Amino acid sequence: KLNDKMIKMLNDQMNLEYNSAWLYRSLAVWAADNNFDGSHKWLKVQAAEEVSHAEKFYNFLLEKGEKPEFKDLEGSSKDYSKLVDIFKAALEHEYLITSEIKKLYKEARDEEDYETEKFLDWFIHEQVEEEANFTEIVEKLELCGDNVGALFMYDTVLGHRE
Ligand code: OFO
Repeated sequence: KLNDKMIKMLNDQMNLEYNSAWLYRSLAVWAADNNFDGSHKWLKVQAAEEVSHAEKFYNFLLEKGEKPEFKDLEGSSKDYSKLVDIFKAALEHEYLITSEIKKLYKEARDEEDYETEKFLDWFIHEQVEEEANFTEIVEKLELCGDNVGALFMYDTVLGHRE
């Protein structure tokens, strides 16, 4: 049986993962609106991946006999001026996700909740990949700078994500 604190933390993380999807969908709109079709697609694929992360928490809570509880979602209402800025915002968000996953992991360890600890292993690995993906994109977009040709070429590469 999960303890009350852990139930709340797992629920919060499920909502944060759904919110990641919502955030990336709103950043995708910025990309579409600014003719970066490849980034639009990349971010939509990423948003779908975030839903799958949320569903892992959803399923775990159900399996443990608990009830997932949904909160309101928030997108990004900020006004961005450059493509690199939306990926920087996403990278910052991934740092937040990593730190929240670590808090969950610590709670599981402190409480000797081995089942939740094992469940969270996947997310510990996944966050290494998530941060690496966004960091690579930010670095490459910084290399492109204000070179419109380079930006659109790299945007096309991003659009190849399945
Ligand atoms: Fe992007 O890893 Fe989930 O939130």
